[in-house]
Amino acid sequence: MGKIFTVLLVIVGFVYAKPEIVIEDPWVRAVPPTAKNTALFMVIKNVGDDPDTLIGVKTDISKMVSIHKTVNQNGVMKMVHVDKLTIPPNSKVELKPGGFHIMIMGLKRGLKIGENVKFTLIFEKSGRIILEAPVKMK
Ligand SMILES: [Cu+2]
Repeated sequence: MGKIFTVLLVIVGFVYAKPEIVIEDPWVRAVPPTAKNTALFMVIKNVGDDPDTLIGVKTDISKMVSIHKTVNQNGVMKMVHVDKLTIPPNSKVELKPGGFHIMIMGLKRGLKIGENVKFTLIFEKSGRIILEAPVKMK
């Protein structure tokens, strides 16, 4: 009986384990009107009990969006493209200057400080999460 109960608990746990993504403090770096590139920063929290992975980002303000990581290569700071970003359960990944960021390339227009820019984050399990990020000078 005890064994059956344990097996049932494992099955239930497997079925109901799921990620829960919460986005905190999103912001877009303010750049001069002539600039073609900028970046989106935020804290991605997973308060669920299963990992989830950011696999894409969309926005109307630029031609291209890509997940980047800033790395120190022999003393030279370089940005490298990463295909995806996994957020383990009950933890968070901070996207900040000098680390992970969402690179916004080929801006179609200038950005005003204080305006909100719409983004769609695409996660493997949680699907689409829409967010509005204010443009900030930091
Ligand atoms: Cu970058």
